[in-house]
Amino acid sequence: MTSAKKIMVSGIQPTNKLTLGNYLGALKNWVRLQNEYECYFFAVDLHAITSRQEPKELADNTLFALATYLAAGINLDHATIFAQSHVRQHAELAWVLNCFSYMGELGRMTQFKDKSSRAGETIPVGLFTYPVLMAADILLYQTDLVPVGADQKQHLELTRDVAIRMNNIYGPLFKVPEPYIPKVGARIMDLQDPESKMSKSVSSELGAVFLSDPPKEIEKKFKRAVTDSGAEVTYAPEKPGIRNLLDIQSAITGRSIDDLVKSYSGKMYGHLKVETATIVSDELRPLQERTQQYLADKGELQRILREGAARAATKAEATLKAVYGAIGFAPY
Ligand code: AQP
Repeated sequence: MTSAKKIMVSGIQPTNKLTLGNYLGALKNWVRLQNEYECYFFAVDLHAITSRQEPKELADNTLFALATYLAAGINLDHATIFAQSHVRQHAELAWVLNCFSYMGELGRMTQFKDKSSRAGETIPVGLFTYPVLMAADILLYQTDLVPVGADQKQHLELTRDVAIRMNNIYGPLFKVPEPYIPKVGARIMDLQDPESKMSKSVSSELGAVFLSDPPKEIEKKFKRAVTDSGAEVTYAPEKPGIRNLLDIQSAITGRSIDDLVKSYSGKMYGHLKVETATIVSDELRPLQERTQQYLADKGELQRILREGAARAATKAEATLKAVYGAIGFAPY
């Protein structure tokens, strides 16, 4: 890893229910871009506890997330991988940024509005301040690029606003990061409700494809995918279900949407569904096999996390120290 490279940072919640959306919106792009950057990828376990977690499962899921990153092709020569909770600077900088973020701007976050409306009477404060922790995750590493799905664009804008605000007060503390939102695959939709994003916690059983789904399950989900009235495969606004299947194919194969649409000329929706299922299964099968291989050596995964956390902490501490100094905390 050379420090002359630009810095890329991204995270995914540790879960054994990663969706095809997480994979195509985020993870696949981490792999694609990693050679050009010095990368920091982490399992965001501090974010995960904004909804109640089973303690034993959370720890296992963190190892599962790491195994999935490695299986997808993240290369430790380019990337530092760790668990967010192991690098204490994330929580510390988040507190400082909380004091420079405004209730109004956090209240406008659509993810907060969506998730809090589902939380019932007791909305955790952490759900409200989630974007501030995400800003800390990014700003700690003097990040240039953050590859995320389209749902995170608003949080990235908040990160930029807070960085600029603090830089204006104290001088250049933070690099102002750019989002990387892929052209195709940035918003994979629910197979049963193609107007809503595919999501591990909200989608119905048939609506989300999980990275651990066996081929039969994948085939069932795509065969039952909600499409639209009509029969012709086109990429049209009134056909969100068909558009979603074409987006999934394009994000995996790299073929253009035009090319795909042409190849379905004269064919039925059924063809598109079955072929999309096959393409997804073929992509996920080796990923699943490799994930299990990595999971077979938990000791090695823990070693990778420990080393990753130590490296990340060194980088993060330099930023935190500068921030503490600029604010006026006594030197330590
Ligand atoms: N449907 C999606 N299409 C494209 N990208 C997506 N991402 C999530 N869903 C889609 C991207 O995955 C990365 C990790 O997301 P996260 O772990 O922060 O969780 P999330 O965005 O909250 O994903 P879920 O599945 O919707 O989780 P729940 O249901 O818990 O809210 C991010 O880069 C995100 O953009």
